[in-house]
Amino acid sequence: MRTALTIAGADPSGGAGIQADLMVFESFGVKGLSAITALTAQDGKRVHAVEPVSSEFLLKEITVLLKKFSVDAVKIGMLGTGQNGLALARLFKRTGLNNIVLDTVFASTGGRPLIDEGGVDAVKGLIKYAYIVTPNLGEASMITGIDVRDLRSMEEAALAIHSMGARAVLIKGGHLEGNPVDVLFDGKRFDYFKGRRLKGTKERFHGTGCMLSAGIAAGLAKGNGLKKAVEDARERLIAILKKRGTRKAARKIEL
Ligand code: PXL
Repeated sequence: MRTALTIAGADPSGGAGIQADLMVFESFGVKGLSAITALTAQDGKRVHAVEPVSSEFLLKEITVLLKKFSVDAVKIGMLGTGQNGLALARLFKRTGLNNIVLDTVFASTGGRPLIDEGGVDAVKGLIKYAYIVTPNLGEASMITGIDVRDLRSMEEAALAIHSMGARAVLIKGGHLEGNPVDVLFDGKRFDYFKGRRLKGTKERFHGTGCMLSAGIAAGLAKGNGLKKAVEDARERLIAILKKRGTRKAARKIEL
């Protein structure tokens, strides 16, 4: 069985982070391994608190796994601290892990920082180890300094991130005006993935970036080409979001 490792934060509400990644790996028939960068206290709507793990502990989690399992793809999500990012860069330099999908997580949808100061630079330091980097518009702006808000600037940002050393870049257009378009640059050419805007509360879309990057990692772990991995991950994500929309609202428990 092919194996994918997620290095990300834990989301006890299950919609994002490690919990969502493992669910997606499983849905693709890929064995999931996980290394937790940070604990969070959240209810699916708001992140109430974040408790990062030390970079020493994070490395321990990963090196113990690498001794036992061969890892076909890696997904990186929330890092918690810049220190964790720096430690991962040193590890990738030493171990030469392949098929790294870097989801550049800086903050929750509600605006809570999911990485400390200096985090943006640490994330940038991981770009050269990535097969593919998957920023949204805001993250692409923070990484490149370009005001990314339309197709033209998405292409420009993809080229800039590619020149930082990633083999490929997927800029997610979920925050565009009108119908969303994701822009993939594979180092040679652009592909455009058009979608229809789904309606719903923020809760419905909690963890979409996590699930997309996990789906891409699962596809790469299975040996699929990049474009197919992106297409399959998008399709699976849309199916999950559609299902979420029809599920009756969870019963509230008064505490
Ligand atoms: O969607 C970004 C994200 C990633 N990882 C964890 C999160 C969130 C958003 O809340 O909680 C653990």
